[in-house]
Amino acid sequence: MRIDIITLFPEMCEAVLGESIIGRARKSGALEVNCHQLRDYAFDKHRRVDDAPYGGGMGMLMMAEPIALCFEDICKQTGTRPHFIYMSPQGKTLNQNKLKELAQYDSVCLLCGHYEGVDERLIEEYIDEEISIGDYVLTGGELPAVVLADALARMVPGVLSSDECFELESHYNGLLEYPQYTRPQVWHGKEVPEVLTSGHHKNITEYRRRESVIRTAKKRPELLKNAQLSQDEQRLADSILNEKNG
Ligand code: 4GN
Repeated sequence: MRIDIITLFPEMCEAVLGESIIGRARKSGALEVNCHQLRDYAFDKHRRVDDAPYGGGMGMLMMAEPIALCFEDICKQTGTRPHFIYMSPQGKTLNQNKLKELAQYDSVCLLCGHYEGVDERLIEEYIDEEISIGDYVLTGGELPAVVLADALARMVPGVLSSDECFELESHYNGLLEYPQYTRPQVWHGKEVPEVLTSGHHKNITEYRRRESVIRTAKKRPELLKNAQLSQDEQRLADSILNEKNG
């Protein structure tokens, strides 16, 4: 997969997406990320990319043309038209299902807004969808773009190693991850659950599944309606919900 980011702060995105698992994947070739300086597509001598809104009001808007020029340049480079996403608090909220959908594209382009936003005509003509990472406002679209790029990249085959891949199961079967423990076996007087040191793999799998159901019912009950539960698991979940709701 190729991810292009259009931003006034390419170093900010590069700093995050150059490290750790994403940095490794880019070096291995499993993933391509390009951060583009929008100002390089400004057309006046002051390299301006913003202007005042028609009709008055506070703040500045990003002009349509530099963004269009930058996107067209990316199209030329990739040889296709990437799926073009504007990071915006007005967008559809990102979740793992949306990521699964986006992971089908060979090429996505993320636009990071600043100031009071972007000329509406650019959005109408170029943007395929607006996505929000949650109901709050940030000073720029860079952090949301980096969040989306990271979450998307880890769905791409070859980005995670085979043991890192197991994590995919966690928020994926619609249930929360079960509790996990590492050494020492006793810490602050607390023992690791006995079944985990028993070596009995079938019991361990059953224990973990049950803990996932319990946790989800306790912490994020709204996720249960999209999870596939057996009759026994549904009864277990119901008993916890009834406990909570009195
Ligand atoms: C996206 C962008 C939050 C999100 C943003 C979000 C930059 N803040 N929830 N800030 O995904 C107005 C125009 C705010 C640019 C935008």
